[in-house]
Amino acid sequence: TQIPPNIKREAPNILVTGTPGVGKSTLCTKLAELTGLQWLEISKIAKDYNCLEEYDEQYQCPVLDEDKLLDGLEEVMCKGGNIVDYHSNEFFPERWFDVVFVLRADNTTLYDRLTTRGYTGKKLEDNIQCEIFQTILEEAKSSYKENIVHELYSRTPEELQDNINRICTWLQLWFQDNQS
Ligand code: DAT
Repeated sequence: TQIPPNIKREAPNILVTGTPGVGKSTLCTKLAELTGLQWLEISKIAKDYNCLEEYDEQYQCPVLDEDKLLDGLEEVMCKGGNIVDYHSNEFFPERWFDVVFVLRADNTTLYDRLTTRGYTGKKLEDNIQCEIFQTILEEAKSSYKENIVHELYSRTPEELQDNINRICTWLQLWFQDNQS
């Protein structure tokens, strides 16, 4: 089917998701440098747009005003050319993304990274469990077409480089396939 021109994006939107500490910002920083795509760090943008509401004591993090955040991002997402970085993914409109990468790490690696970050107690345990049960991967698979969801391990610098190469290759193909 023909896609109306106003829906066609000039460049793709990429979603990078995964448990906190799996390496999203590390990957996205490098990708943005290499590709010129815009890195949208959702937790930071939520703060800047005043989309954070009262503090959730149980999960030790602020509650996100999702509707306000989505409204604020709609225009930039329609243009395309964004790398969206967030630990959750189901509340974004499915139509925003051309591809979804779910970053993964093993428990010990993630444990070390999160303790270094200062996570302790329930917050630490919840995040480790989240990774063990592949919660974010399952969330992505049930929110987006399975053939656009890719799982990428990011435990070592070598894996980071492999992932960057893979995403850059994907991007080149997208531009080849979507030349106007
Ligand atoms: P996130 O944005 O998913 O919370 P991050 O990018 O801040 O994660 O990474 C957490 C820590 O792990 C940080 O100190 C950098 C390190 N790291 C990330 N990816 C890595 C990789 N592939 N190899 C080694 N260290 C990595």
